[in-house]
Amino acid sequence: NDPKRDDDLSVEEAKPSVKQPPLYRVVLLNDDYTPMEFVVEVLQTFFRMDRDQATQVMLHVHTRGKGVCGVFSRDIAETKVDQVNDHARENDHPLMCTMEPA
Ligand code: NFA
Repeated sequence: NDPKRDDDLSVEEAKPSVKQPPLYRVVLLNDDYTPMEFVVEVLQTFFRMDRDQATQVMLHVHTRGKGVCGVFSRDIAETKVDQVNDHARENDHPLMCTMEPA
């Protein structure tokens, strides 16, 4: 492979190998049993929302079936999902949190 042909992308025209880490949406799912107040507290505790913002997101999940809590790197998203699901199970609520590519 001639290293200096002008159609060779391997050196001077190589695409910069600096890229953003993939992001994930952390999503809360509606259910029929988890108290609204518990969901609001979850959003305030684990996603640093104020009470008005947490109430808006909770009502969106309640009426639309699911809603985005935030967008994070994979490690942070996985930690948030585990924290929310562990906290819900500890309190005997069926609330479910998942993640999806953003
Ligand atoms: N749908 C639940 C109720 O009526 C409230 C809820 C909201 C649950 C958002 C889960 C997520 N008690």
